[in-house]
Amino acid sequence: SIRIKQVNEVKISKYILKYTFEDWNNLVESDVVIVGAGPSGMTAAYYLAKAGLKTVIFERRLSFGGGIGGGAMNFHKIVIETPADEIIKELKIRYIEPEEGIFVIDSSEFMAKLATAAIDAGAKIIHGVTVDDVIFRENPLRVAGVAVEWTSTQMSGLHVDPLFISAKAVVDATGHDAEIISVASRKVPELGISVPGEKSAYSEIAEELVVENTGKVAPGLYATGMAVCEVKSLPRMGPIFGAMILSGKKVAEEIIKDLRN
Ligand code: 48F
Repeated sequence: SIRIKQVNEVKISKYILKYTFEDWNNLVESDVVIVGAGPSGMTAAYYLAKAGLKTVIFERRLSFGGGIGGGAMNFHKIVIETPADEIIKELKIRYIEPEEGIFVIDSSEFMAKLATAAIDAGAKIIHGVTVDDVIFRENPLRVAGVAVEWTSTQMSGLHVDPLFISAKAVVDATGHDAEIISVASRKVPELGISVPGEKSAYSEIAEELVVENTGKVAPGLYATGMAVCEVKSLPRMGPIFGAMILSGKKVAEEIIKDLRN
């Protein structure tokens, strides 16, 4: 029979607490905080961590992938287009190419391999944490971090103060609602951000526009993925994901450049 090591409950608790707090004490001063573990956030995390930056993703849910898993009406295939295939090939995601420049992949493989790539590169993904505010500083005026709260605490409606995490760059990868940029535009009007909201679908032009408009929205605050549409009033594109991962890569490159200057 298999001999399994006997581990006491208290010992289990102690190890969980010891190493969780070790991580949090380290992450409390991060280089980059990414909000949201969807396609754009996980791609950004991969490239940022690969460049040696201390990168953490806070994800409200207990899963990876954001809108990937639900796909289009819950179907399990995802479409991407060239040149985003360079990223899926780099991450060894398998694909069908029904015509030149169009790639069809399994959503589960897409989610799993994006998460693995980010984690293997050194990024931390912390689940069950909601970001509900930013930290700002004057002279120079900038976003300097985020406020975090357990999602379960938020759901309970209890009055509990958050903890704060400092970062040299905060990335809004929260998808259609651009939650972090919205809160910053409302609570730090000095930043001069407006959030006009996304437009209806126009896939052919939306993909390029998202990537083009990806980047800094205020000092220390960046937009990637569908959050870009919300902030720049761009059309949505539905279940095609090339621009999401190209946007994640682009925001990473911009942050790497900004932090080196
Ligand atoms: O929505 P989501 O997948 O964002 P994305 O990377 O990709 C969009 C596509 O999935 C799809 C599309 C493509 O054509 O239109 O919608 O822009 O992932 C956003 C993630 O952020 C989490 C949320 O649970 C999801 O996993 N999230 C949202 N707000 C917060 C958050 C928050 N305040 N704190 C923590 N996580």
